[in-house]
Amino acid sequence: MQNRSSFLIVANRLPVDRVGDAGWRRSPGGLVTAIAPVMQRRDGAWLGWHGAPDERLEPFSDDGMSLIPVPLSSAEVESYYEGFSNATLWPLYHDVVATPIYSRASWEVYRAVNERFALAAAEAAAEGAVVWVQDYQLQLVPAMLRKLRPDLRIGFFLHIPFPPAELFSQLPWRREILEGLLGADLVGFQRPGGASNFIRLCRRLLGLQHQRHEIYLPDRVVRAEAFPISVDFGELDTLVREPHIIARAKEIRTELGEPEFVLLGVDRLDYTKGIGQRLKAFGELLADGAIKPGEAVFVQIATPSRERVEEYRRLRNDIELRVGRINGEQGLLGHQPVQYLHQSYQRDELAALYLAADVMVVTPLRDGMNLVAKEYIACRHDLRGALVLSEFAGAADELRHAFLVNPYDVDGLKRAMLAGMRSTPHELARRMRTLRRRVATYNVDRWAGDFLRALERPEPEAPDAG
Ligand code: GDG
Repeated sequence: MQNRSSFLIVANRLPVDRVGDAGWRRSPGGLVTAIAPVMQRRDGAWLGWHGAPDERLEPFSDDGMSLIPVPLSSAEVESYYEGFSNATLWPLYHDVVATPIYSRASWEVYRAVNERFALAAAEAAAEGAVVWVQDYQLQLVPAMLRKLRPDLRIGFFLHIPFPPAELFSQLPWRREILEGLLGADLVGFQRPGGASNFIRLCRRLLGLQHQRHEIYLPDRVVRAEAFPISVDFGELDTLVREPHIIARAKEIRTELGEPEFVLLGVDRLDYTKGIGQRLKAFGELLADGAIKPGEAVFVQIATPSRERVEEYRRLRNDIELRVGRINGEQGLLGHQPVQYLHQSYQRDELAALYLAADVMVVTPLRDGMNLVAKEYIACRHDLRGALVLSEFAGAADELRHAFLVNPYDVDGLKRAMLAGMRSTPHELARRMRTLRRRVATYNVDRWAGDFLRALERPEPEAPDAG
């Protein structure tokens, strides 16, 4: 039997990707960076799927982390991951910007897979361990795990928005999901609005009493609160000062033909990210003559994502059609105003792109947080660069000094992009300085630290428990 851990992360995916037959590489991302030191200090382990369907693997270690693979069959990947997680919960939780599919068969598989994760966690956790469950794919795990192991301290963090009652109530399994989450001692959300949506739903659908952040169950108290996630500010700030990144940023501008302005979008190719809206606005700026031919280039990195889900295939076609139209109508020989790249990049290349971009355009229709916006800020120690940010991204709560936009308002988007290009260096520096102060203080260590401290605080007493 494996050694039991006193600190356990439970997530859909393990934080590693396979590199050929050679072994594993730590996947990029702040979550691992933030949690790795806690894992080392506390003899921690990470439990999740390793990414290959129909394959069973024994627990292993990589880069100082203990990893416990949970197997998934191809059929489970289709129903639990692509189906219930990404064709039901994802659109429902993002304001139904695509229509959710409610399939009873997928729900059954979602439940069965959650049960498997809960059983594996129950096996792996030491007596009294802290278990931190991540995200919308595993919302039933907290209650299932508590039933198996009432001795554990269980936390849950939702990385995506938690919708208002008017939308959440569509879900045929709404009670089961709420009850699943209530198995945790602490349920964390990106924004205070998510926490209050959850608390209100617990009252409306389950008749539970609450006060401020506390929800009262017959035998215990559950806390629901916001913990806005962030990035590793220090790591990015150091990286972009390295000569090879600075040189690459210069080279990128040369490769783009030395335009006066480089605008940049970096997203998974997802319909929540508002990629079409920002391209439409940029296309109109060219067509109106507000941007002169050759003056600006829009670089859109669209990382391939969930390509087997129908809605994502449709989106890809829409975006590629739009890019083709703009370049066809507004391009010059040897100059394409939109550089669209459906590829994924190394972290260094992303950092160089951030450093090369005059205007970072982040326009989701709904987004839990949006780390790209915070990464851009962390990379701009030169205090140059403008951030155009959707008010529907969780990040907008903190980043009030960005050029905030409503992504559905094309004219507003055009104005914000122009303001980003035309503002004085003094004005841009004033905004960027304030933005950087925020992200430097509320970095990803702060996020993980705040959550874990709150999780381990002694449980509050229910008022009038009797
Ligand atoms: C979910 C929530 C919440 C992108 N392309 C490449 C690449 N990336 C990296 C970015 C960034 C991350 O992926 C994307 O994070 P976001 O926050 O922008 O968006 P989601 O993927 O939708 O994340 C979101 C987040 O969870 C955390 O809680 O903020 O709201 O939806 O770090 O840099 N990284 C590399 N190559 C790429 O091509 N290496």
